[in-house]
Amino acid sequence: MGIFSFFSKEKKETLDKGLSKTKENVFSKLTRAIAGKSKVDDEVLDNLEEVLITSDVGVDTTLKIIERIEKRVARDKYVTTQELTTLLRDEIATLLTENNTEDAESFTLPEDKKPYVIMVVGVNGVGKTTTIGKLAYQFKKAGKNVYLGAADTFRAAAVEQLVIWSERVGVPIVKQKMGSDPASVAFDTLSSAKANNADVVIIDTAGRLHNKINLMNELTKIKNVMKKVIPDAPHEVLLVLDGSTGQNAFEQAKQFTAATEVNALAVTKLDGTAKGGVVIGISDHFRIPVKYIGLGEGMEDLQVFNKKEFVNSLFGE
Ligand SMILES: Nc1nc2c(ncn2[C@@H]2O[C@H](COP(=O)(O)OP(=O)(O)OP(=O)(O)O)[C@@H](O)[C@H]2O)c(=O)[nH]1
Ligand SMILES: [Mg+2]
Repeated sequence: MGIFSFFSKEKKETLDKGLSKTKENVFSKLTRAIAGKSKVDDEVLDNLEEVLITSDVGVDTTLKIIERIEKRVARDKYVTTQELTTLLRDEIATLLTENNTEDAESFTLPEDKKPYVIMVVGVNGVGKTTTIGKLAYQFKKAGKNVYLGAADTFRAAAVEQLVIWSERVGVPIVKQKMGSDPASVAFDTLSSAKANNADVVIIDTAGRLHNKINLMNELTKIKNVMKKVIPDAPHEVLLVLDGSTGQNAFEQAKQFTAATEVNALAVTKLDGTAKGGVVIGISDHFRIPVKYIGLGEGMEDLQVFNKKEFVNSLFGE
């Protein structure tokens, strides 16, 4: 238990620190929403609705939360405004656990898929390459044989950036020169990884292409080429979203998931933003699990998303 609780304590501290701006924002609004009120009534509920919407939780999810709070207030008759934070924490946590997506336990890989292939997608600048570096670090730390593939060949700096991460973490990278075919890089990476008995392969992709159709076509092409080496690859298509853009991140998730198959989400840059409430909306709305959250630029600043921990950190004392 010793080691485990030590790590979870560190994790909690990073999470609390990362979410501090969002928390400050939510709490200052909540304080105003209940000012001069002792009881949760219709006016407080109206104010609360506004607090949640302006905290980037999103309209649909906010309405669901308000409905739940209303029911609780109707049932419990008299709910003081002091109890509101606890009520919010419980109701949001329950709402999120009802969406049928399971939280991952830690940075683990399914044992029956080797190598497990993760393709990382998302528009430019959201944090794809950084998230790959952090993931590689975690898997390496867990004793896994990790391979990186630099299939963002659109800019020279993109390949270099991933090379720096591969050196920092100490894992091999497969690359070609700038402008080469990304699908060909993916093919080479999977071939090397397979030949070297890798446990996990992480493929970087470009977020910026001439237009959206080109980008989607390219992602499809990369996927199809992967299947020539490993028929059920990619096992994970991880969509990276920049949490600091609030509702834009939500919109991007909508557009991307409509255009291409995505089965995991990562929300980055939650540190230094007050818009962290967007994770609640994303987690509630999409049937695709939020798997990772980014809480800084360092190697250790990626966490496996846990709904309860997240909500506790945001609404805890
Ligand atoms: N504060 C903070 N910064 C982050 C986080 N994740 C990424 N960044 C920063 O965001 C910037 C963009 O990150 P990249 O990883 O290069 O993003 P990308 O999606 O690969 O970008 P393109 O390759 O241009 O499409 C970098 O300066 C990162 O250090 C995070 O969780 N927190
Ligand atoms: Mg990149």
